Amino acid sequence: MRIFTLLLLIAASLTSLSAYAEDGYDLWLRYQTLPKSYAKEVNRTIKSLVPGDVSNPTRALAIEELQTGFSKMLGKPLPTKSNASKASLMLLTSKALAQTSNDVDTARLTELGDEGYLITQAKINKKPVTLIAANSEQGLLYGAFELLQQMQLQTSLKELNRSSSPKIQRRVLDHWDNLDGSVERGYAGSSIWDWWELPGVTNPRYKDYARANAALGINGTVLNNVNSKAISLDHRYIEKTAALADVFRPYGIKVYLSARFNAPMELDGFENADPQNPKVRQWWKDKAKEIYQIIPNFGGFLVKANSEGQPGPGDYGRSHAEGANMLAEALEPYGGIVMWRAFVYSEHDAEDRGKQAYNEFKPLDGKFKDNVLLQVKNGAIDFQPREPYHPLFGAMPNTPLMMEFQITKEYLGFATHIAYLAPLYQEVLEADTFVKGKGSTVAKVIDGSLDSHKLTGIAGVANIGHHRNWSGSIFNQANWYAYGRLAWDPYTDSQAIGRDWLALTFTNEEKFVEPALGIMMRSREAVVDYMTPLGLAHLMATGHHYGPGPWVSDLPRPEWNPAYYHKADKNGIGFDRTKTGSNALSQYPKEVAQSFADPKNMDEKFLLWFHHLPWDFKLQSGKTLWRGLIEHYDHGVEEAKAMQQTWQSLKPYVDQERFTDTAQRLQIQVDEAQWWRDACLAYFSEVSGKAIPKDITPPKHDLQYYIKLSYPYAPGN
Ligand code: GCV
Repeated sequence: MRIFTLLLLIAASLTSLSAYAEDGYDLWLRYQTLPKSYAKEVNRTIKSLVPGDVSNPTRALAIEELQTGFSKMLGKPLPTKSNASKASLMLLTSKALAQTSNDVDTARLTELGDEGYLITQAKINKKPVTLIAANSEQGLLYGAFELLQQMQLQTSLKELNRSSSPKIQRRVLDHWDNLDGSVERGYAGSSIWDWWELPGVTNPRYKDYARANAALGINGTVLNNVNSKAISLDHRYIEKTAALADVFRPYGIKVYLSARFNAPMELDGFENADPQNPKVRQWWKDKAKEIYQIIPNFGGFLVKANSEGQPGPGDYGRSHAEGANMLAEALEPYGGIVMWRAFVYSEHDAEDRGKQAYNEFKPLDGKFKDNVLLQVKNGAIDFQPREPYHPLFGAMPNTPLMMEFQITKEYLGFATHIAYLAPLYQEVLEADTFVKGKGSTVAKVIDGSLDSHKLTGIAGVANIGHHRNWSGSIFNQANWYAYGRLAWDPYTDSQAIGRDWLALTFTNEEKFVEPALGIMMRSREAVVDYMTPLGLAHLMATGHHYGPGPWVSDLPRPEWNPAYYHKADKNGIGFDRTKTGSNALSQYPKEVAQSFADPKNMDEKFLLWFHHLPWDFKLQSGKTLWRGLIEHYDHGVEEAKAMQQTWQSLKPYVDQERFTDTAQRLQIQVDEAQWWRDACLAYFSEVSGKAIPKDITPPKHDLQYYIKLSYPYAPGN
């Protein structure tokens, strides 16, 4: 009886252990026990570890991570050796490698730059070893993470022969985290930064955050919201930032701060923050000095200026370039940079909101200092489920442009809908600007190759919060992962990334991976279909952007109203951005503009983004626009249901906790897809005067029902 009780207790504790292990906390660093046959191969190939000089903190972390990985995957850490012996795992910088006799093709190493790595089977001092080589300790850390990733993916070590280096220099996460712990557009709970307890308390989670990012090659983090508070630059808060910087530094991650442009006024009572005021310029120089004294590798400032109520140089009649250059001048002596946002639009400008950033910034091309990156959102409006690429890409050859993607799903279903964003990112990165002939893709603009820029960058608005699983849902983790992979190499295929993520997060088993990848790859298009098909945009309810609100038309700023974007009435629907309308098309190079000019002969994904068309306009399918719109909405709902069904069939492959959590979210997604479809069709039917065809299921409720729904506590607002 006693033995039976004991067994029960052991079983219970094992169950709770595995439940703990599968709560999503470990992200892509789960290091699950390897299957026997693969473990055998690893054990044969790697029997010991030559750590090298661990007095370097980055090297020490690489070794620590390798030992954590090997212990978890193979049951024990690797014995350490001081020199190469048969079947060692060795980490060598190119300098150290040069001091050995070896058969390594060192030309490969020269191409790797400061952060790249090489993993290969090699002979070092005549001993066959598995080698991680790089030009820096940082490269070795990245190589160690890559080896561990490949082991988790069960790649044959004998065949592992890869070198890789990042194509973009600054690979940054932007946290829209406020100092009170709330997160703007955050759906994963409160901020992971505890500003109150910092710098005294550094939560161990900060280190895990750094590990997860370094594993992807992310090398920068902007800690605070672009809608910033000046107090972030106050000495007390710089000390708090320094404590985080200390944790992240050995992982190769720099901290940046969003800087409030009028900080000299708010912190030190200056009369103005005019960039032409010498005292203001000096204030920023002193501030930079103060920061670098305690954060020697501080990355620099991110600035949202003269946008959505933020102060900026325009308050004094100065240009964005004058504002950015003042900050750049202050950071320059220390190697810091300014990431100046191009997300500007004004309620005082009657111009199409989608044109304003281009109008403002294009004339400033070449006027920014060398340490300024212009940070441009992927599309000209605001992180919609689908937008054509921002016309600034390719239009400012003399200014380095960095991409800003949104990882948090402000407009794509928060944390409750599955929407794998890598296909969205890839669509934009692959978009051809034609500025230097065919193949002048957005990816080539931002990696600097098109215009030979030295400084390059990419930012992703983080979806990270205090939720145990970091991102609010398991599938949201995929978007953080995919962003990191694309930041490292913007030419990577979204399917390949999704496949890796699934294997790292759940299991390698093909019977799971293939259908689960199917869910991921169709998910973003499903969201487009049930929210904003055929090039529609910004139909979300006001403020929190949760759920449909196409009827909203009474807000004081015109461009805050969904009706501004769809322009639906009795005669038709869509935003005319051709010559007869705002002519936003003219902001694109002629090849691109031509491809969107003819509504009868263009990619219909962008149809209503560029054209206002009558309801009975004939689509390429031969159907009317009204019918086609309905069918897209219906298809979106069907896709959500299909995703749900596929997930149900995957139950045998997924642990209870993550299976149920995802299943519950998919139920919400199905219900909300239906809500979106019904509310939008009820509204468009009313404004167009078009009946819902007889063979189509009518919306469940009348329009007033949907209009009356209200969600005062929707998160992230
Ligand atoms: C941080 C949109 C979002 C805002 C966000 C802004 C921006 O308007 O709704 O929450 O503010 O973009 O990117 O600055």
